[in-house]
Amino acid sequence: MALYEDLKVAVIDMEVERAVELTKKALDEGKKAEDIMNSSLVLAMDIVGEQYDKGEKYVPEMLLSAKAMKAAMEVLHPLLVESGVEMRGKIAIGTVEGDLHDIGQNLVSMMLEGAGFDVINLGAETPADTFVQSVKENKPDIVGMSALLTTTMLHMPEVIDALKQAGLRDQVKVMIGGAPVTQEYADKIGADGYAPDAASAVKLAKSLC
Ligand code: B1M
Repeated sequence: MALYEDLKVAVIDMEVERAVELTKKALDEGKKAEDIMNSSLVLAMDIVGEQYDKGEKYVPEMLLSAKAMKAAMEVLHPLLVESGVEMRGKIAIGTVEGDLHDIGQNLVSMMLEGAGFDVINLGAETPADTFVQSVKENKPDIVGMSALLTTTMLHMPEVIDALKQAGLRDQVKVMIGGAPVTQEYADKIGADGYAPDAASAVKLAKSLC
């Protein structure tokens, strides 16, 4: 289908306006929002993730592709919600308390959305209570935490403890990431997984659901 291919290429090529235009065109032609998402946008972001893994694309380019995908998803989102499309899983994700670095976290969120996850983005400087509240209200499959500072990554175990104290730890998987975070740290604090970048965050989230 040429239109799906064009839309896929627009996202890979970081063409935000063209991605929106082609998404609207596909809807005008009677295509289903779910088909547009699965046959074009998700495939595009899979390719972008692979290109990043191979070192063919860098963070700024991945952000722009993610922006194009997000803009197209904004057109589709109300229709997907309306049609009750089964998402791949739900994740509540935020940057931990005291940390306002949200670029990487937003990139991970967008990539997850592109991969078909229902993403609740709690934003930057998210206190442990907010993570707990979101688990109670939204019942996500996964809680995702990001930290960019060696000082703020210390809030990650606090969130895990708060989930335990609220009796919610068994109901969710916990994944973490961010520049100072490592697999060793994830193991130490009892997280279920660590991902070093957005592409592997998607792979990890798929494996945790
Ligand atoms: Co700040 N900052 N910053 N900063 N900043 C760093 C992180 C720093 C390394 C710079 C340096 O000194 N070389 C340093 C941290 C040192 C440390 O603790 N080890 C630092 C510092 C010290 C600070 C301040 C304290 C500076 C000051 O005020 N004295 C201050 C702290 C404020 C606070 O948070 N309370 C501060 C402020 C800021 C700005 C506001 C100016 C801005 C943030 C803007 C924003 O995010 N809205 C900023 C920026 C931009 C940076 C750098 C330059 C870039 C960070 C970034 O966006 N990277 C950074 C230096 C650097 O990294 N070169 C630096 C791009 C992003 C795509 O990568 O976030 O790593 P990243 O995300 C990756 C992976 O980590 C992973 O996937 C992402 C995509 O591949 N990932 C996950 C991230 N979250 C994940 C979650 C997952 C899985 C994977 O699962 C849930």
